[in-house]
Amino acid sequence: MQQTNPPAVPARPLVLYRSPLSGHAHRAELMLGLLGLPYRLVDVDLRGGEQRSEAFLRLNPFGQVPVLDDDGVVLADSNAILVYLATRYDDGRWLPRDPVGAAGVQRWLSVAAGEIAFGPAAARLGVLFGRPVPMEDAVARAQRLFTLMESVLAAGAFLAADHATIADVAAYSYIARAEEGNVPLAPYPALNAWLRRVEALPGFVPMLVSKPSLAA
Ligand SMILES: N[C@@H](CCC(=O)N[C@@H](CS)C(=O)NCC(=O)O)C(=O)O
Repeated sequence: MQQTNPPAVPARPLVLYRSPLSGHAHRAELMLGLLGLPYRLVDVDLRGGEQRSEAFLRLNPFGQVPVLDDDGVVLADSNAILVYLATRYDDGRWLPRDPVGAAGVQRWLSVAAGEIAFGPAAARLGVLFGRPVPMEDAVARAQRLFTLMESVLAAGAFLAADHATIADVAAYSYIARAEEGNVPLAPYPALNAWLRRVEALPGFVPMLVSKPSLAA
């Protein structure tokens, strides 16, 4: 049976534990913005190792941002947070309730946790944070993914529906900042047009720019 509960209204501002440099955390913040929800940001000092503190590990035993606290409901993992927010605070537009629509969105959440994480996000981790990343592999994965997305987005305005869904939110952040990992975006006009469409959505929240883009 499909869920028919009306969207909830938050009793108090939601709290998002994040780092301003984290694309995973940006994903969650972007969704809060797009849904027009009240929220407060708590910065976690990843460089200083705060994510491994006892207090933070109580919020997320995986020791990662983002973590969302919605009036005592504590959730970790960016994609899980997107599903929660869209299910609780929206009526089915951001996460379709029908089986085919929901599966079409889930497909891209898997891409976000797979190809995007090991492609553009990993390349950025290597360049910006000097992490030991197989750079050639990460850049090649990103380029393969962007080529595939280019054909998807040449055929439709958004990834999983004829309107924006959490599939687009999950994919946006690390692709928008791919050039910080030395993956050029210029060869992909349809991908760029999609980035601009996401940025034009009401309530859009930009992700911090960490260094000038390659295309600038
Ligand atoms: N699957 C997680 C991954 C989150 C993640 O990788 N977070 C990174 C920042 S982008 C983190 O907190 N890293 C902490 C560390 O490396 O110690 C999600 O989607 O939220």
